[in-house]
Amino acid sequence: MNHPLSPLTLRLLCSLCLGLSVLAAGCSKSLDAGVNATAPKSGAVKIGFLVKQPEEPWFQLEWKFADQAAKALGFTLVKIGATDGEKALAAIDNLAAGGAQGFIICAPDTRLGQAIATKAKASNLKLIAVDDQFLGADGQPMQPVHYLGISARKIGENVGQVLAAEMKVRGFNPADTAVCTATFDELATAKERTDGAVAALTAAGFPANRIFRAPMRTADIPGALDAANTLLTQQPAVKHWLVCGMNDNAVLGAVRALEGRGFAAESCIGVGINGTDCIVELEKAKPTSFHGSMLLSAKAHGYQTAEMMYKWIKDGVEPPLDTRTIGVLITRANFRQVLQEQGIRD
Ligand code: FCA
Repeated sequence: MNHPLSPLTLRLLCSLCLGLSVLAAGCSKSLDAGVNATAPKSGAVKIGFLVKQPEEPWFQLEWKFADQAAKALGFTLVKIGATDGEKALAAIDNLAAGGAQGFIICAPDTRLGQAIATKAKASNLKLIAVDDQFLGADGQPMQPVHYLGISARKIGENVGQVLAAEMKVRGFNPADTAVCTATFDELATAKERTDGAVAALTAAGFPANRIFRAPMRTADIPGALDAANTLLTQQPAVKHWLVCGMNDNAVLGAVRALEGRGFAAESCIGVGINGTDCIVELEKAKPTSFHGSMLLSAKAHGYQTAEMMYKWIKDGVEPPLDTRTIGVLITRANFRQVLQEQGIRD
């Protein structure tokens, strides 16, 4: 049977298909590597945004807002999950090779600060650290690196104040009540938050000897669940737990541990930080022990850092060295409205 297409047409179609698949392969490769290998047009701005835990809603929202800045200001944003030091350092090389002029990073380990800053300088890339401040060799914050993060101590204090107030509302007997602090002291911003919460609880009259630490091995829900389980085993007589931690996941892990041990939802109070990683929890039809969270400004951390970087590259406007953002309390009563106001939910 004769083919309806002439051999010449067929050959042309085949080469077109081949051309398209080569093009497609090229595109997906540049996406996989997170960097477009071709150098940008002169004057075109390309900015990297590296985050340590790309699976956390918090970081996904930072990216979402950074994308909005890229669209509004007209630059290319390259989002990279930098889950360990090796990936972070390799990504910086790739960014430089791909013609980027700067990057924003929440480093997987703040002790990599010096290595990251040195590589950025050698590659002529501008650098802004977001969320987690770099530590120098002396263990102190690396001041010369531009940074935007939260007012960690203040926000932690707010958590402690909310816990103390809510405990009164529920009429818990102080003699039966204790605090579970899911700690992650290796990260300075985490330590400041939990130290702030403990300080506020103490200032509100909570006895220091009933405030317990549950050190997390990993900064995620399983890490907090394990840490809280150990503490709950050690303190079987406590009837009411107040829970704080570095972020929503830390508190959610501890809340899951309490549920696992049969604590009724209303008999414990957890207050998180981020406000972005507990939305599903607050949306649950039946309240859990997760009372609320200090909602941080993902927009400031994503959009503002990207905008600062863009202006620095494009117009030479150096951003402030240190910018701190605040948090607002969300609970089941107001979260839908606040999230909508902040452009997080429709
Ligand atoms: C840290 C935490 C995140 C978020 C951010 C502002 O990086 O790991 O969950 O709280 O600070």
